[in-house]
Order: sequence, then structure tokens, then C-alpha cells
Amino acid sequence: MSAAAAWSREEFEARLRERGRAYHIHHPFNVMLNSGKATREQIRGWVANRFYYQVSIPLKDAAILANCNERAVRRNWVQRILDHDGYGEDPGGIECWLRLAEAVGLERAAVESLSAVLPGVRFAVDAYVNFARRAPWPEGVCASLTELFAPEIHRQRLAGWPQHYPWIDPAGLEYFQSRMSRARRDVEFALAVTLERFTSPGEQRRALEILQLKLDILWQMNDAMALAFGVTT
Ligand code: AHQ
Repeated sequence: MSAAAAWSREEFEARLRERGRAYHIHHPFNVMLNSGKATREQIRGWVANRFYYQVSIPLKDAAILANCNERAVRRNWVQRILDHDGYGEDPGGIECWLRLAEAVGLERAAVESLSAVLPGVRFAVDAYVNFARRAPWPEGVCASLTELFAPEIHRQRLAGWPQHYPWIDPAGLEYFQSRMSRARRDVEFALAVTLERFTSPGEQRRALEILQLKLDILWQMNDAMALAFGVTT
């Protein structure tokens, strides 16, 4: 039996995008958040727990940089760390997330202490960072492709939260606004790298496995929060 042929770039991209069906935008906890059904405690729990994901992203991206021996790729990827940690006048995404925390009524120091981070969230996020540390750098790049689906989830928050949750200072939503353009820019590069570097049938299947791993990581974070804070459908 002849070995299956590799998918064309278009077919490969379509199969990656098809995995969006499993994106956490569809998780009941996120649907509750973005449809206006969340309580203040559920929102505060989500913000405090997602902070662990946000502060872990630069560690994940630094791991990819550390594994990457290609200067052109590092030149692009390093921007991701600056986007989160801040650079010059730009306070960075982590600072913006702390402003979101204050806007939903959390104490900045309490969020930074990570004391509220659930075990299931911690384990899922740590799985992502440890994957990036151990995997070849193209696999770490491929795992970021969940951001193919991120602009819509940020758009939903920006469109819905102001009227769903008028008690949240709209300035706190600055982070979501910043990700609208940054996610699109970042994922364009990550998709190009994935389509270029995963070319054999086995490599292409591996890319889908990696994307599914990251989708599962995001889904698991929501599972843990739903169990801890309850979910209203
Ligand atoms: O705020 C997010 C972010 O900075 C990133 C980086 C990227 C990655 O490298 O894996 N993924 C990601 C995501 C962010 N926000 C999530 C959300 O729901 O607010 C979505 C998440 C992603 O889609 O992977």
C-alpha cells in the first residue's frame, strides 16, 4: 500500500483551522463568561487563574528561543516576550492583566502571589511550559497556533463585557484590545513556520497532535475553573 502523500499547504492549513472546533471559546465556562452569565466571583476566579497562564507565556517563549538556532526566527519570536513583559513605554501584557485584576476588584499583590491558582490550572500551564522546554523549537511554535482562534474570543469580550459587566472599569479590558492585533501578527508567523517546517505526512500529523495538546491544555484550565467556581449554562 503506497504511503499517504503529504497534504498541500492549503489542505494542511485547513486541517489546522478545523481544530478550532475544540477551542476553549466553546467551553461552557467561557460561554458563560462571554454571554454575561458569570458572577463577580467567577470572573475574579478566572482573572486570578488566567494570570498564571499570562506570566508563564514569556517563560514558554524564552524556552522556544533557547532551543532555536535560527537568528531570523529568534528576531521575530523575541517580540513575544517584550509584548508580555513590557518594553520602554509599553507596560506589557502582564501589567495590563494586573490592571484587569484591579478592575474586577482583586488585589494586585494577591494575584501576583499566585495563591489562588488552582492545581488543575497550574498543572495545565506547567505542561505547556515544559512541553516548550523539551520539544524541538518548531513544535513549540506550532503549539501557539491556538491563537488562530484567539481574535474572536478577544472580540467577544470587548463586544460583550462592557454591557454584561458594567461594574468592570472598561480600562481593564485594555489587554484584550492589545491582543486583537498582536495575536493576528504572531499567528501569521507561527502558521508560516508550521506550514514550512512540517512537510512530510508524519510531520503534518504531528503538528495536528501538537495543536490538539495545546487545545486540551486550554480546555483543561476551563474544566478546573468550572469545577471550582461553578458554571451556569
Ligand atoms: O493572551 C494570550 C496570549 O498572549 C497567548 C500567546 C499564545 C501562545 O503563545 O500560546 N496563546 C495565547 C493566548 C492568549 N489568550 C487566550 C485567551 O483566551 O485569552 C488565548 C490563548 C491562545 O489562544 O493560545
